[in-house]
Amino acid sequence: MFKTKEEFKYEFSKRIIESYGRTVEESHITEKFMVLETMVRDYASVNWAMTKMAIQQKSKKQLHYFSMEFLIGRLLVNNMMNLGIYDIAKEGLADFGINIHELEELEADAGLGNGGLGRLAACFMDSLASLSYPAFGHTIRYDYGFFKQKIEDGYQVEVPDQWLHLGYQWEVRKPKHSCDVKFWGKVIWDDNEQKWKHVDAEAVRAVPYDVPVVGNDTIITNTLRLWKAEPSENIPSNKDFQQYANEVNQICQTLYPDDSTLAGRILRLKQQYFFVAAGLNSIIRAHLRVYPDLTNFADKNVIQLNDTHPVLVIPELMRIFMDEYDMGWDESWEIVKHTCAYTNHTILAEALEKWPIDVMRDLLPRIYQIIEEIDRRFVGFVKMKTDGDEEILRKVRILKDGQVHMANLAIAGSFSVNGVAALHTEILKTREMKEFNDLFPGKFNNKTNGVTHRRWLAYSNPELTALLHETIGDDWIKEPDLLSNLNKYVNDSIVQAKFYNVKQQRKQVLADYIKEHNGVEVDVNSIFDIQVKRLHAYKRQLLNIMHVIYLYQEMKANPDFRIYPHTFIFGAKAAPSYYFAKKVIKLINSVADVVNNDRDTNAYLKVVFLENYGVTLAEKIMPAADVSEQISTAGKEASGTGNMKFMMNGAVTLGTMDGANVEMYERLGDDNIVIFGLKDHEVEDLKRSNTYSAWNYYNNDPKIKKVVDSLTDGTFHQSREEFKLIFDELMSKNDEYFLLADFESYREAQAKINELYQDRQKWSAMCLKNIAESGYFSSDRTIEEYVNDIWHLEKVKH
Ligand code: DL6
Repeated sequence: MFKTKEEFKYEFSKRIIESYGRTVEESHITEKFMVLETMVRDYASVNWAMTKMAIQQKSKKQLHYFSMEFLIGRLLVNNMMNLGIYDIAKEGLADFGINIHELEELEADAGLGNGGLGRLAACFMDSLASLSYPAFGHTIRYDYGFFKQKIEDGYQVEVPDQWLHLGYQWEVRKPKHSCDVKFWGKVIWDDNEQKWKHVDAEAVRAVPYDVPVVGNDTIITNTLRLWKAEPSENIPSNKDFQQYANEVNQICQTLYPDDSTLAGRILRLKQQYFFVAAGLNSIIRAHLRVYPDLTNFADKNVIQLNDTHPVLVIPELMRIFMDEYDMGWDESWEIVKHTCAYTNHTILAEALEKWPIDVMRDLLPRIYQIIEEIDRRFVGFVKMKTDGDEEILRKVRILKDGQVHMANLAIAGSFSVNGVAALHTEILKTREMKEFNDLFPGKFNNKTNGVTHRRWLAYSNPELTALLHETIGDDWIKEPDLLSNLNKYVNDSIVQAKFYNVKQQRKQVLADYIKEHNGVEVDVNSIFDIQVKRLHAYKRQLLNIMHVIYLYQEMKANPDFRIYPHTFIFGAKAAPSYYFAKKVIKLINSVADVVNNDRDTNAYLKVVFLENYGVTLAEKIMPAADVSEQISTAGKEASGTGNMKFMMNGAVTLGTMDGANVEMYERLGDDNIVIFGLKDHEVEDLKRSNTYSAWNYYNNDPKIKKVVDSLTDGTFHQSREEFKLIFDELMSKNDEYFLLADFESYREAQAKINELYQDRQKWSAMCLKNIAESGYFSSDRTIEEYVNDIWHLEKVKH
């Protein structure tokens, strides 16, 4: 392994010649890139092998994190920095006349996820490795990641994400760990063997591709295992091979296949069972390589279920124990219940997964049979605990209304259920899952999310990192809590001025990007007010753009009304079939067209929609924000993690008391965060009393009326029908997410931001305070909490 620049150069040129038969000078940039990635992977492989050996030899308990999503992003720089070889590689390449940044730009984002849940999984893997905990991630090797978003004429257009087009040098195919996963067929009782048998099934080969997860400044390298479906050698006799192969290929083709059709739903369920069954098979085999049997399985393995998507782990583990290792129901259930833990990420009822019983029974007959038995026994337990209370039973049953309720199965089969922020967990315990909490006291717990401060601060904001190092040293990289040492400098005018300069530099980087990609000139002295996240009605991007419309209308109508220059920046992907969300994107772009081109106002107001928001773009955005918009309807956002990334980079949050904003507020106090809007209990009261009327707000507040009318009066589109759907959501459907109720307090909060920003010192002090308090929101803290309360892992030392 290279240790010096000269060794790096020797190795690099040797590999280019060996792989492509050319000199470095003659090779194509993509070849240089691929060789560099391979070199870094091989560099990591030494620690990788040692880590695996250490876990086996020292009989360490392992975490298995099952998630349908890992929004990994790029790995090249991250891995080189974690390994401490970035500078050697950069300088070595420079000697060949190669700019490392050009190679970095060639790496595709591994976008194997939709949003917060998937990115959280990636942050957790980073923290686990960096803290030296033994962990394995399991997911699917999707051929196409989350779609690429193009904006055409203001509309979102989805383009397939061909993230594998240059190959993925990080992964190593491991055919020796392959196994068959069975679908369809039927279950029969075998009298001879006295057990259930799954017969006439269709087998699919599951092949793992392992990706090293390189910890920072540690020798620990964990594994993210991506499962790929291939035709099995046991080809079904009743099917044409081509048809069979096509069906197999579909399993890993796309993230979340369209589930608006029955075929789409079956495919999704197939994906879930596919990676669960394959993952468990490899875990059991690994366990039995070290221990004689499975009796100590729960002592050596803990499985975290990231949302309900991998919850089939519970019946599948039961199946393996009973059908393959002849264990009894009670013994198997005890082990399963002590192995599995479940994280809930949402309170939106529509997002809690349910599967039609007949779909599950046909596709996974043995699994369904086991779920039926889990349900039967669970019903007995609930009746006993509640003296036969039918109402409670109806709420908690796993099988009801012709569906399998996956969250209920998850809670019944896990020893821990956690929410992802204090408010979220409280809502689960006292409202959404109250009956379960009463049935299982102590099972529910909170683990407030976190983000890796290495990627989201140290790597993505080197300028701020340098300032932090100069001011408080660099111990905070290992112990993010030490960011609190910055508290001493919050009111230091020199540090404030330096921070302001850093922020301006980073705003310039984003401004250049906007100029290049959107063709819009934005002023770095204006307030960069940013809302980037998935587009959803409850996240209320609509409230933000309605406020922009208000500002515009006010400035047009009143020459004395002028704001401090503002650039409102949005980035959001809408689910392809989410029509309302796509209309909001169109509205933002239409408003941008009008206001950016209006000479009366465009010195004060600009609107930018950034195409294709994802991990790599976020790394540019977070450092550049002055204001972080976290404006969901209270009680709806489980936690949020973008809020934490902004905070670490010294942006001031403008938010509701929702998700992790509440805990940010607790640390920052009234002076360092701007809070507005209805509280969760007020939203609940309004809903319960059925007294909310959007028309009252419309009729009583001329500002609101004017903004709402502009949606259909042709101001932003020649067709008055274009935004009728949005108008209807607000007015005819009575504004489900209370935008109009919160409009005035949002407007006031924005006005407050406008004032605060103009006092440069005070503003910088607020930003510094945010950074100083952000250590709590590092995923290192979250992981330590999971380890102490749920996983009980020990650190690995070689
Ligand atoms: O826990 C990660 C992330 C939270 O920060 C978000 O608040 C939450 O919306 C998200 N949940 C999901 C689950 N799917 N749905 N709906 O993505 O999890």
